[in-house]
Amino acid sequence: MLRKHLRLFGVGALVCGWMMSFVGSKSDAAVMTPPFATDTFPSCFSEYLYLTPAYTGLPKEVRVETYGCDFPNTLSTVRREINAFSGFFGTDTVNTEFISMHLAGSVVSPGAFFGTPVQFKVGQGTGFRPGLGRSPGQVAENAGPLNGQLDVFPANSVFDLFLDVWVDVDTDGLVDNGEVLRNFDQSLRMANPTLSGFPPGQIALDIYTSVGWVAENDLLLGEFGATVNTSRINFYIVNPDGTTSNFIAAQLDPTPLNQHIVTPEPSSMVLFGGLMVMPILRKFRKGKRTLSV
Ligand SMILES: [Ca+2]
Ligand SMILES: [Ca+2]
Repeated sequence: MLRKHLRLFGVGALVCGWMMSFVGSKSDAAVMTPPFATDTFPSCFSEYLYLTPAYTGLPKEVRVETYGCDFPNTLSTVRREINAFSGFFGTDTVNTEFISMHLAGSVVSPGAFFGTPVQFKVGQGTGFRPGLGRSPGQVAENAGPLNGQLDVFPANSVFDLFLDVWVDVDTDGLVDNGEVLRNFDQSLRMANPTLSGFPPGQIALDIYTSVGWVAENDLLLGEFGATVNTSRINFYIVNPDGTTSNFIAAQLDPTPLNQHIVTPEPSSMVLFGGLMVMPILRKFRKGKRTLSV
């Protein structure tokens, strides 16, 4: 009875969400000045999500650990300014931006959702749905004289990430309605105070850890001076046209465990087969299937 109620609630929330959908505004924060350099690197991402009862049809939220590494034949691509300016710390600083990242993996924590395929995408307009926001960042020297070059390492690095998380609920390899989740208005701030060099991961393992979130409309989004909050980040189901459904499918606790690890060598991830039951999603499946990945 409870489950039935939650299912009905979920559908109601979704319909309501569609009616109230909007397109997020784009921030002008951390606008980059040419010339640019581009770095590519392999990486893996460990992310802890709390799936909401409305999404799973279960009575309580479920915490899952997801883990993914580079989608076959892809590497993450980051653009950075070549000329440094005196930034928030008064040291040589450059603006950066994730151009693209595509990681594939699965739920790795035990339980009903173990093995469910999960993929991540980062980079403006490169998501599983249209309209994925820009993910800017900065790198600043921890010490060193101002010389207009970011050339003293280890350096301090942050990124504010807008993510598409595709949970392939029915493991059919198709991006079905209801399966793509996005943090529309709370970017995930990842920080690495000991970046080893450009490109990252070549001299040493570079580990970015979640430290909180920055509001999408923070004028300092992507910059060291932004306001960093530590409450949970909402991930909404994305409508096929890229607008938010206002249906919160999952939350991410940005404080403790989420890690993005840049590795010296490309690494791969064994995909687990598996199936889980998410009753509410069956209702979406009659809708359009968009792209196969
Ligand atoms: Ca310098
Ligand atoms: Ca699917």
